[in-house]
Amino acid sequence: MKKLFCIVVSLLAVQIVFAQITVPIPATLEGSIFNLKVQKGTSEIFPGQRTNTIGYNGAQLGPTLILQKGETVTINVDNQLDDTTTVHWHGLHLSPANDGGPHTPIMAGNTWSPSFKVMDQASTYWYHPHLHRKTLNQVVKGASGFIIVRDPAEASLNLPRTYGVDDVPLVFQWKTFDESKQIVEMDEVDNEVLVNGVLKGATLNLPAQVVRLRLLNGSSHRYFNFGFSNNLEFKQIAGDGGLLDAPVAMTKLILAPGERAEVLLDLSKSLGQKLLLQHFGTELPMGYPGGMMMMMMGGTENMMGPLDDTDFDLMQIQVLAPTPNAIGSIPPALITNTPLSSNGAFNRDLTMTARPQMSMTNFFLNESKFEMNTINFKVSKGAAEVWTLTNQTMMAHPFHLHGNSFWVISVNNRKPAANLLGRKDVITVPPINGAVKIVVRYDDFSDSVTPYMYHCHILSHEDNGMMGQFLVAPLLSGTHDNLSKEKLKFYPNPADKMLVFEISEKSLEKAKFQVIDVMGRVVLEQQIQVINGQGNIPVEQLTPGTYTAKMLLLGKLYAGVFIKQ
Ligand SMILES: [Cu+2]
Repeated sequence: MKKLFCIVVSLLAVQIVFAQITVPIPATLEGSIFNLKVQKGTSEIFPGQRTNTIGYNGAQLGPTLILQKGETVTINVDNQLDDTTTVHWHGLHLSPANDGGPHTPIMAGNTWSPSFKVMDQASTYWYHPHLHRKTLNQVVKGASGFIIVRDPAEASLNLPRTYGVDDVPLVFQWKTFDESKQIVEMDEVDNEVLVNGVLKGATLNLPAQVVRLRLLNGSSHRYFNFGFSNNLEFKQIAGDGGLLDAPVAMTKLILAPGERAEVLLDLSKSLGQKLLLQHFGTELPMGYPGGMMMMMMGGTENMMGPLDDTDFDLMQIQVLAPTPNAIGSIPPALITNTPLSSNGAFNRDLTMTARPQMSMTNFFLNESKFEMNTINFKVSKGAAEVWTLTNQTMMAHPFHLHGNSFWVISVNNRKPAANLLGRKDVITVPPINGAVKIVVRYDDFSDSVTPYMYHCHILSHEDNGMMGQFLVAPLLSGTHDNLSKEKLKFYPNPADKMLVFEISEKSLEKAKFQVIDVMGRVVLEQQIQVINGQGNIPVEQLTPGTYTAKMLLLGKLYAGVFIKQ
């Protein structure tokens, strides 16, 4: 009896401890100059125990950066670690030099100060280290924070946006702790889950009205399959890089590592109630880390963690009184997205493989590993490309592209689910010959030195080389093997005053036209109106000689040679 009493008391004590923990909301930073100090510290994640962590402006995680579209910001990152780091602004549309990838290291004691114009749509982004072979180490120890971009289109909608009240950022992270409650720098066998840096099971107070949760899977390896108790319906309004056309109703939402979603939850009839945000690992598709993994035939790698293929509570929601001016309903429509056209796009294939084929740790992109000094390919600025991502491995891989959003054309040859139809920067490529087609176009930044990255966002895979890099080359200059070329036909040729060209494309469009002399210099560059497949180039000013002409129209490169008399 005494023993039973002790158990009851200790269970109560555990309940009280959990009930007292509320989900912390990160502080915010706003304005045009942001100061981030990345530093080591300790955090009390387990009661009475100190865990060594890394954070920005604190011991763990970091402040939420609130950015306004169209404004120019400077972010000073002061590295107070005794190690090199970088900070990648995950999802933001930036020049390669500002992107914070592995080529922009911040040495210990140094400050990096990228300055850029915010060009992104209102959505939820994040920042985290991206030093090659150190990304896992620094992210799992706690280095990451939210970025919220606001813009006029989002501001004109009747949506919850009072930070920390009816608009709450929530980062969910699988982690591995050792017996002394220290974070282990590996992610194959995660044994705990944190929500905004505290153990799962903590409480979030929300008002009885429509609320917005900004969900980020900030894990290094595993997926989440979110849902609420009683199968409560919720609506996704934004994906990685912007609002969707309309809210998408759902009861479950899978997020890959690095992926974000904004969801609305109508709590207006739930005053005084408690509900649960839960993870449904048993319902993850086969081969998605966190769910059931493939059985390794004769394999020696045990990749299952203690919480894999299980369901558990992530967070309690306590519904309190509504706030004044509460949002009472969910708008039926949001914005109008215009996906990139894939007409005339160059096709590029990226294939994910494992060696040996059943390996769950050793992955390749196009049969190669990331090399700091190897540029894998060049992309022409302004030219659309369709990338076909094929996964020949036994597990799902979340593909992440730097510097720009992309649009998903198909997943396993089918139209993507409605919640994937907005701007994306992370997309899951399903296992066992899964295929995803995306369309990308880099319109704004070119750089002949600093590349953009593409990689798997499972951080042990990334650190182990499941990554590549590409340069964005200026439109038309140099030679590009990656554009389909069509011959420009000229007449008269030789020409004296006016050169007329003819192409097969009959649409009415403006094209970018360049004339290059025998020395490779661009001697004429202008926008040309192409009408019914024809256009005029004034060549009177050119000195007599032989010239190459190049034209980019609807993502397709045209080239030809003419003689000026
Ligand atoms: Cu991977």
